[in-house]
Amino acid sequence: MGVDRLTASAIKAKARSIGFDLCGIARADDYPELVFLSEWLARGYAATMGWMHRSAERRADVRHVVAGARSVIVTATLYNTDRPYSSQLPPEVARISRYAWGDDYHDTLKARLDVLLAWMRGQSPDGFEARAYVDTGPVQERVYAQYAGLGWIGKNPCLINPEIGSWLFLAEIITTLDLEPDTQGLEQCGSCTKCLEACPTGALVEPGVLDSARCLSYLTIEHRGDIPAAWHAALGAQVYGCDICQEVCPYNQPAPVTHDAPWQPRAGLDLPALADLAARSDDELRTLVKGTPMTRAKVEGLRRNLEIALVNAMR
Ligand code: B12
Ligand code: SF4
Repeated sequence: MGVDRLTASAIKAKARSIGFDLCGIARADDYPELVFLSEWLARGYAATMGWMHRSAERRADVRHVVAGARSVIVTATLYNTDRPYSSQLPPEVARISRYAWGDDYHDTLKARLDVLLAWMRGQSPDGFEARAYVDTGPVQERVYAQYAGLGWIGKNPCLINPEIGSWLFLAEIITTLDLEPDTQGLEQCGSCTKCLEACPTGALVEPGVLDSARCLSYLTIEHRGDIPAAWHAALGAQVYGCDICQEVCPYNQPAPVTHDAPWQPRAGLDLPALADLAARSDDELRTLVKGTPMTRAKVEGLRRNLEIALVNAMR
């Protein structure tokens, strides 16, 4: 009786009640897109992100992560808030990616996945294996999201949902449960190339193929040490991450906004002036970003980005 209650539709309804905007189910299967990872790594597109190489084998297939996995329950959560896009801001305003100015999604969404998983275990007396991940697991999340019917991998190459766009966090549960899968999301970029043209560094080297070494998101967040001078001018006023290739996407014109508290910008990160942010001490910066995804760049990284952005603003 318990197992019968744990249907795909019951899981999806529960996910929505917990706060996930979308939820779908993909089979743990061989998908053609999963194979691109090895070529992407071989071309050097992971730049200095050695952890992508180290986890490549596990990242190739969720069945390497959970033995006997049969299904991936994929969720998407809208984080877009009621603030102008970076391209609409005056030059002296610091560009902070909209995913990063609120609470850290890793913590918020992992807690929500844990609630979902605990509920699932309560429904299934027979037991099953499962692992829940938000971003940091060895999983090609966008591929499973596409096959769970949440959207398609765009040319930018974000997961785009035809109704609510791409300002979405992905998070998933890999499980041995055999659940009814959804139909895969169909590609709907068509002939549009706005993202390829808008990228200030030409990081989108082919439709759907991103070279991290050129991407301002990588350079401002993941890269340690100096940012090569070749990218300083293109960096503009980007202080943390980059939203440009999503801002130009027709599916984000306009994108719906969420009023969910965790994703609202914190006071000091709500469109701050570059000069005000740069004037803060290291301790003040540390306090300001505590509990947000921005801790990833560390104070040294933020300071480095701010210095380049200030020079750009004075040009
Ligand atoms: C590494 C990483 C990065 C790196 C590399 C980005 C990248 N494109 O891979 C950096 C630091 C640059 C980055 C930046 C950002 N990231 Co990031 N990132 C990841 C992470 C951890 C792994 C992604 C991955 O597997 N990359 C490997 C390559 C192979 O995958 P891919 O680019 O997605 O490639 C697909 C296509 O290229 C396709 N493909 C199609 N045709 C072809 C042809 C060839 C020849 C090749 C080689 C490939 C290819 O194959 C791939 C299938 O996996 C995921 C979380 C996760 N565990 O999945 C988050 C994730 C993708 N990031 C996310 C976000 C929000 C961002 C940023 C928007 C943050 C910001 N505002 O600055 C930017 C967006 C940059 C962009 N346009 O993609 C979200 C995306 C949500 C969504 N709607 O898609 C994720 C899913 C995290 C999450 N849980 O929400 N990220
Ligand atoms: S995030 Fe910015 S730099 Fe990176 S590919 Fe998109 S537009 Fe280019």
